[in-house]
Amino acid sequence: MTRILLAGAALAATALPAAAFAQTKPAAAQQAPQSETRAAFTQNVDASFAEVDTNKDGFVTKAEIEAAQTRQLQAMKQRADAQLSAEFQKLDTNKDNQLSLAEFSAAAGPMPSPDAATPLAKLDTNKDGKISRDEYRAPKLADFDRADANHDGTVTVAELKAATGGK
Ligand SMILES: [Ca+2]
Ligand SMILES: [Ca+2]
Ligand SMILES: [Ca+2]
Repeated sequence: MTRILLAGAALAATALPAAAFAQTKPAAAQQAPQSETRAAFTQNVDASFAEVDTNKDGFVTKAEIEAAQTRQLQAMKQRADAQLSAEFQKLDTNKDNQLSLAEFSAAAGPMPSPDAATPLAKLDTNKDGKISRDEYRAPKLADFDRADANHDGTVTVAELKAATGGK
């Protein structure tokens, strides 16, 4: 029973901050740090924007954010279900399926619902209900410029370390 609860808790923990724009971070964090030019950085920012802007009109709307979040949440739920399924097969040693996979899976809780309000509130600076590419770029480029201490358009590993407190 403890294991089921643990799996449920793990899902809840990963599902919580599921902002539509969180995608780019984990991949970048896994790579070895290297210096990055502002142009390359902007390209990455634009690529993650384009991923959410599915109709390619240059604006990310509430519906597009929710769709992106739903895609992410579904992927997360699928991963959790696969994990639970493996866990279930391990626990159900006599293979009588007494605790059905559905019941077991329900222990992970219902799928969390998307929440577009937070990214909108944070990024929609002109409050027109959608996020333009520039609105999306602004805070990220501001981060980049803060990190680029000598303002030469490249954030080196040393500058990045200094900006993130040496980690
Ligand atoms: Ca759009
Ligand atoms: Ca806007
Ligand atoms: Ca620099």
